[in-house]
Amino acid sequence: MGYKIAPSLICMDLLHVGSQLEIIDRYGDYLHIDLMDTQFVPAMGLFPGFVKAVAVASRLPADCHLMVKRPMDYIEELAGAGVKTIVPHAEVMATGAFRILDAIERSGCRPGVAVNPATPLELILPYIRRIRRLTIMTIEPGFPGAPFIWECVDKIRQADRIRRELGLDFEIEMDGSLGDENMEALVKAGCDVFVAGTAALFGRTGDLEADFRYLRQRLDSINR
Ligand code: S6P
Ligand code: MG
Repeated sequence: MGYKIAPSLICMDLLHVGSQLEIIDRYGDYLHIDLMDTQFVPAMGLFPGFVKAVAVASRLPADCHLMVKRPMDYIEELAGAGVKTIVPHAEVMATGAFRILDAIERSGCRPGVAVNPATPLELILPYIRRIRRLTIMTIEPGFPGAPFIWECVDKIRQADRIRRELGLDFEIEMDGSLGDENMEALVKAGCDVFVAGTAALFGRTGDLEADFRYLRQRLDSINR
């Protein structure tokens, strides 16, 4: 499985969304769109109207990372907006995981699940066969630009081992503070999808196109 880059749109320069989206379309693989509800995390993210506008304008599949307490409330609207993969959090799935997964599938989207740094992978084992994407948070969720949590690299390694043992092929995604200092460890641990935000793209040099090329070169140069 080749690696994929998912630019995190919440980190864009919001005054220049259109021109940045053109560059993202040329160099990215997925759109990573963060939604928050001020409850699951104490912050606000992007919103469904924005999701629809970018999903229509871009050729890339849109992923929605739902940092919300009630994922069921968002699924239909996001599917209607053109989202392809919906990723609620494991920490809120316990009261209705199969209902949520069914609803995502019924909406025509691919189901994923995200786990916070302190959440063990055991929590998602009951439904791991149903997911197409596992997002391992490598920062505490809610705030881009937060410090990378190195302990999460082990969790990616563990997820890759579980995936092989069970013969599954869901994507393993890292989310949070991707940068020069952690790329090699993440690739070697078995990560497939790299969410690129402030550190790797939007806050690096200010030249988005050059930063995308640099990121691809770096990821290409690391052997799994
Ligand atoms: C965090 C969110 C992430 C960030 C991304 C940004 O709550 O889920 O998707 O947008 O981590 O990357 P960085 O380099 O700013 O941490
Ligand atoms: Mg995210």
